[in-house]
Amino acid sequence: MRLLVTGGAGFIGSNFVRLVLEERPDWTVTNLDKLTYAGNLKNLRDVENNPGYSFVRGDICDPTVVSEAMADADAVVNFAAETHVDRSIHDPTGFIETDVTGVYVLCEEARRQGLTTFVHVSTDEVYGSIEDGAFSETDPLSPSNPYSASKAGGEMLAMSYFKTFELPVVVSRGSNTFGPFQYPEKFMPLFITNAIDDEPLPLYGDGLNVRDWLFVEDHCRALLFLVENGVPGELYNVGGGNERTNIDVARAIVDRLGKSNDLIKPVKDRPGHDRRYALDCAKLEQAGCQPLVSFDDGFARTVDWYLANEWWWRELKTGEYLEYYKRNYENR
Ligand code: NAD
Ligand code: TDX
Repeated sequence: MRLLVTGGAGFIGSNFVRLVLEERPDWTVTNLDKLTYAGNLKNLRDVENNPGYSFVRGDICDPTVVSEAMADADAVVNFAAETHVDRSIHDPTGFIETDVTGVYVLCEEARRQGLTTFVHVSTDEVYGSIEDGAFSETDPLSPSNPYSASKAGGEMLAMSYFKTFELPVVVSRGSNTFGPFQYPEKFMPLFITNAIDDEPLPLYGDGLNVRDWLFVEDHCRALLFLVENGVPGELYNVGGGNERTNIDVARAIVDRLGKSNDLIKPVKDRPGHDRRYALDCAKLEQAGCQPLVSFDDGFARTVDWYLANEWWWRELKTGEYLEYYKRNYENR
C-alpha cells in the first residue's frame, strides 16, 4: 500500500503517520503538508529517516502539487485542514480555502488517477450541538461556526464524488481528540501548558459545555481501520465515549499538576458555542473497531507528556502565537 497522507505534520496526522509506519512496515507513506502555523516537522523527527516515509511541502489547494504527490499513491487520508474554531471566528478565509476548495482539488485528482481509497477526516462538529442522546450518521448536519460549516461542505463535496463519479470515499466524523503533539491553542494543551506556567486558564462561559474526548491513538487506529475496512460511500462516527464538562477537565488538569483551582478563570463565552457533542458509534463498533484507551489513562499520559516535553511546546508559544493569544483573550 502506498499511502498519501495530507496534513501529516499536524497533531492527529503525525500520530497517524507514526502508527502506520509502526504497524504496517511494508507500506509507504508520503506526507503532503503546507506547514501552516499548526504544522511542525518536529512532530515526526523520530521517523524522518524511515525508508518508508517521505515528506513533500505543499498546499492541497494547488492542483499541480497534488497531482505530483498523488502520482505514486494507492490511497489518500486527508487530514489537512484549518482546525481551530476560534481562529475561524476571527477570519474564516483559510478555512473555506483548505477545508472546502482543498478537498475539491484532492477529489478531482483522486478521480483522475483512479485511487482505490479516499478517507476524508471530518469532525463531529458538523452535526452541531445536541442536548440529549447522541448523533448517528444519518442525522442532519447543522454546523454552528465557520470551521464546522467548512468541514461540512468539504465532506459533502467528497461524498458527492462517490455518488457521481464512484470515487471510493469514506468519511470519518471524529470527536474532540487529545494527546501528544497537539498545538497548544486547543483546550487541553492550552490549559496544561498554562497551568505548568501558573498562567490563568481561560474557561469560556459557565464551563458546562460537554465534549466527548477521544485519545489520539484510538482516533488514529480507527482511521487505519477505515483505510482497510471502510465501505466506500459510508460515513462513520468515531467517538471516545468520554463525555466531560470543560470545567471537570480543567479541574482534573489542575489536580494532576498539583496546582490551585484559582488558576481557572471564567471568561466571555465563544460566539455560537456548541453546548454538547455526543456520538453514537455503533456503526464503527459493529464493523469491528472501538477505542482501547480509557479517558483516565489517556489523560494521564497526555498531561505527563506535556510535562516531559517542554522542548516541543515552549517554542510554539512565541511569535504569531502570542499575537493570536492577545487577539483572542485580551479584554475577554
Ligand atoms: P492540526 O491543525 O493540528 O493540523 C493540520 C495540519 O494540516 C497541519 O500540519 C497544517 O500544516 C496542515 N495544513 C493546513 N492547511 C493545509 C493545506 N492547505 N495544504 C496542506 N496542508 C495543510 O489539526 P488536527 O487537530 O491534527 O486535525 C486533523 C484533521 O482532523 C482535520 O481535518 C480536523 O478537522 C480533523 N479533526 C480534528 C479533531 C480534533 O479534536 N483535533 C477532531 C475531529 C476531527
Ligand atoms: O481557551 C479555551 N477555553 C475554553 O473554555 C479554549 C481554546 C476552548 N474552550 C472550550 C471550548 C470548547 O467547549 O473548550 C472546548 C474545546 O475547545 P477546542 O479545543 O477549541 O475544541 P472544539 O471547539 O470543541 O473543536 C475541537 O473538536 C472538534 C477541534 O478543535 C476541532 O478541530 C475538532 O473538529
